[in-house]
Amino acid sequence: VEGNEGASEPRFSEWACQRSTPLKHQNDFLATQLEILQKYAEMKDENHDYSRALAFRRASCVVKSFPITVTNVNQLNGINHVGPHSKRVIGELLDGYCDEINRIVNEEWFEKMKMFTGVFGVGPSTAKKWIERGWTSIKDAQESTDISKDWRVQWGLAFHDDLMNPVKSNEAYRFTEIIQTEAEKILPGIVVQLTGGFRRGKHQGHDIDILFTHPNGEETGFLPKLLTRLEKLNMVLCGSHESSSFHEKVLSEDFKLTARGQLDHFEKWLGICKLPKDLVSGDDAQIPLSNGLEKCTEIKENVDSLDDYEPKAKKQRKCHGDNSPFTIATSERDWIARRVDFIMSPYSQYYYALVGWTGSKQFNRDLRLYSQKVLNRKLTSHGFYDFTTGKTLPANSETEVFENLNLQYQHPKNRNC
Ligand code: TTP
Ligand code: MN
Ligand code: MN
Ligand code: MN
Repeated sequence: VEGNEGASEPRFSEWACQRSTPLKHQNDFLATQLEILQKYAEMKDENHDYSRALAFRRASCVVKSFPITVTNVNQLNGINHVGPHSKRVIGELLDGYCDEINRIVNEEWFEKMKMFTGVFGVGPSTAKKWIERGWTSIKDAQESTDISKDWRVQWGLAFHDDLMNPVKSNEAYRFTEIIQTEAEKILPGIVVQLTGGFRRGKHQGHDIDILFTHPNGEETGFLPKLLTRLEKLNMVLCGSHESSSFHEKVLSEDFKLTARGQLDHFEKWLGICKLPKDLVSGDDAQIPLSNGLEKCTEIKENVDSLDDYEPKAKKQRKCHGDNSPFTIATSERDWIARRVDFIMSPYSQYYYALVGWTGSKQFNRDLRLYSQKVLNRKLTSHGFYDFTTGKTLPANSETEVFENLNLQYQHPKNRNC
């Protein structure tokens, strides 16, 4: 780590969080192929170990941020995270044929696993059960009467056609604007930030991730009010609200740095919203990437009475999936179903939450591992904990998060590991 700084030509860091990983890079083919191996290893993994999967992902991250187009595998000599297996695969790919990948992409099992795990709420173990039942299509699952009672799976199947269609960036931006307008009416001063892949400059994604905070700490009760308002606007299909499970211990707890991403303890709502179709059409307009509070809002007039936002029935608030899912042909409705995540962060944790929810998952994994291995500190979406002092370092901007980590700032668009 030392010796890198100030050098005119920094050597290629072993840490992805010390490298710039843009969306568009010179080794797209190799990265895509290595991620097939990652995905396959994730699905095959019986003991939820994921170390094999992660090894392929790290190799993919190397080529994504490599300064030149890899044309000869020897260019990767001495580079960390490109192990013998990845190296052999890259060599074969560069020669034009990799038998291992060829066999995987032609495996029916892999096709079905990808298809079934594409359903909201379905992970590798459920997908395997479905394959064991002899199901070969989404339709088989949709038509079965003997299916998981999980609301996500039920609604995920009912609206799979919509949900498998990627969310475009313009949709995500416009939806965020609607949320911002409604949020300000409920709680003036609320900060509304689109995060996830769209903040990293991706043009499409599988959902819309919106992070909230309030500088004066007035956020208690906001999310349920927002959901009541969105229901009134007929924009909610189903979802579930989770209260914050944060306690001081989670700052120092030993979270696992697994392939499945890290869970945090924020209050959140995960669900499916109904986005007006006219929001969905139109050009792929890019809005400038916001860095956080600059979009912080002027106070707008409260047009509806606050009573409108009071939860009506507790049951409704907790889980909209209590109602059975229904289907309506897409041609018979003026909305499209979209996966949405709302996350509420206390202001004191906001910039750590912002880094965490901006991702990528792999960037976070690397940041947290770096923090643990190099700094002997615990980084989570809630803070940055020093084991020796037992204290957390505050951050008042995203830049300060990187400063605290003694890292050069990486723009969100360069966190696409
Ligand atoms: P995702 O929405 O799963 O991923 P993404 O937005 O990067 O990609 P996609 O376009 O497919 O939606 O998660 C957003 C970020 O939030 C991700 O980088 C990791 C982080 N995250 C958490 O910190 N905690 C969680 O519980 C989850 C689900 C995600
Ligand atoms: Mn191997
Ligand atoms: Mn996302
Ligand atoms: Mn998400």
